[in-house]
Amino acid sequence: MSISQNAPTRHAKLIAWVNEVAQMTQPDSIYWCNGTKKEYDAMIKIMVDGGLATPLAKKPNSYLFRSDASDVARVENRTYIASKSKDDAGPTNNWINPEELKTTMRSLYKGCMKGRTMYVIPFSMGPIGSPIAKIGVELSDSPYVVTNMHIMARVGKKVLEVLGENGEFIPCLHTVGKPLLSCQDDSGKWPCAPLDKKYIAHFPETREIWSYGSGYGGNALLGKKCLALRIASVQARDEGWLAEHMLILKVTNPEGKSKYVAAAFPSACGKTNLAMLVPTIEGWKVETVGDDIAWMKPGKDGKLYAINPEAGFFGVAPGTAMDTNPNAMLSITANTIFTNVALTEDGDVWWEGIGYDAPGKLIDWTGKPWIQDKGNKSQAPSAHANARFTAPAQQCPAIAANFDDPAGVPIDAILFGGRRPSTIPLVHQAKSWNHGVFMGSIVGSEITAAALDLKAGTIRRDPFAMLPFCGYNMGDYFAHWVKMGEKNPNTGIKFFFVNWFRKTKEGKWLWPGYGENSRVLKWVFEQCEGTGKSVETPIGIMPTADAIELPAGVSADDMKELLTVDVEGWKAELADVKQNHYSKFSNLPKALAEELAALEARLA
Ligand code: SAT
Ligand code: MN
Repeated sequence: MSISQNAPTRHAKLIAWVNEVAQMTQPDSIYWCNGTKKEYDAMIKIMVDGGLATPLAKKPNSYLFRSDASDVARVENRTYIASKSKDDAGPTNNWINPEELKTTMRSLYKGCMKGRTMYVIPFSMGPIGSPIAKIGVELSDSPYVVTNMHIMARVGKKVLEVLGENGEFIPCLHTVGKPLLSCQDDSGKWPCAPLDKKYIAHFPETREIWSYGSGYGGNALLGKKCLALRIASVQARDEGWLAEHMLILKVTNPEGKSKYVAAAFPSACGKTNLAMLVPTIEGWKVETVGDDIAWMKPGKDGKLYAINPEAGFFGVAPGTAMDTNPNAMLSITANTIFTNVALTEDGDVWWEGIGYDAPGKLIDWTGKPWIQDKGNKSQAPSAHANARFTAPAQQCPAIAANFDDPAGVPIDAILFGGRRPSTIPLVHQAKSWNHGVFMGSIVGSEITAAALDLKAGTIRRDPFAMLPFCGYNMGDYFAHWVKMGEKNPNTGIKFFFVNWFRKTKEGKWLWPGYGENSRVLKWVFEQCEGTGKSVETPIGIMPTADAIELPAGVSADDMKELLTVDVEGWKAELADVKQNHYSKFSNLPKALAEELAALEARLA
């Protein structure tokens, strides 16, 4: 099969690759995506006609999908960093020799698109033509992927124009891994391969992504975690920038002065809520630049400039409500794809934590009738815990006007956080760049539902929230952060560690979170301005007892507990870091060992 005749590009390398993949995967036809609304609608129609998508009467141009039970989240134990040497993948990544993995995957890919169309999806991560943006091309046999990529990235003809005849692109190969026999269709069943046949593979040296057998989220929308984090982190290391699992927000004080904050939290820790926060304090404003990924490059003035490489939100639905995240709720009133939420009788969506009772008889995410039984604590939820919405960023009422600025925004502060019921105070600030890198390196969180194969409830270290997303040796990644500080002494960036998830011994939340987190952002802003009230403590710089105004329901005693340095807790924390975390890295940078020793000494 030769397709160069009708390819809308003269990029010889791209055409050759498309031909090569088509020969291997044997699709019935090949379709080059142009990124238009017409194309989006045509893809949706295919899926509605095939029984895979349900139009939602209550939400214009919006659709519900139900995936397979084996295909509801990223699968970390099927995700590989296949660098030539195992050492380059490091102790935190799954590794297979790239040649071996390619041999295995080639045999799976053989004929895997039979009976399907192969879509060629040219996409840009970042505003098209931005000096910080990168181009990828995804080949996929999933119209679900095409529509989601339309929302999450900039897709189509314009990308091919920028690519020209010789431009650089990252090849991303994807299949659901379910060829169709002649005249067969999916019969309304989400196509994918069984768990042990799923592979999400990254080849960092050749900058390639090969994904097999999953149609869901970060396993299949290859621009997101695969390109914008795993492969981009390798490029960032080589080129002297940062590809991070961070939201970007703009915070403006009552005088109209703004700061830009980037923040890393492990998946499903309320990152989208923070990115879209509605401040509870008079006169302050928060606007969204990004909710998941930040690419930061040094500018001529020495500051780090960040872009959000994505164009949409792939957010967790359960728990999203008008009182927890009104901006997210308002972003998903139309033109949205819902996956694995519940369906109401009148054609709307519903999920646990949406803020009101389930209206009547629902269809749950598995397709079965479901009636809310509030007396029954063990009732299975109607929406999957990792159910998602895919919505265009431009629909967010809080989207920053410069969200799309190809130059990016200058970052003033970087926040780290996680779900930590004890020890870690509400907020503390690093004393230096390397102390900030140390903070990022020891991030830990209670496990949630975003990854399929981890036990919920336990705490795992998730450095920089990059554990599942770093495309190379995490020890080298720490070293890259240290080096970025040495090479860029004038970023002015201040680092903070926040924890909205402190509980009392009785298990009661100490901090209300959500919009009230603006009080902490205000202190962060003031620290960047040099006007905040603060004290030096052994663990870093902290707000004075009166620096942060108390939200309703938080007593002065609660605040005292939130801002206490729990010396014994920290000693246990550092012992754990040493024994169970840093010990994994034979290449741990000296600067981090020194930060740990200095902190131990300050606590002694
Ligand atoms: O499925 S994704 O990887 O895109 C979302 C997440 O796990 O954070
Ligand atoms: Mn994420």
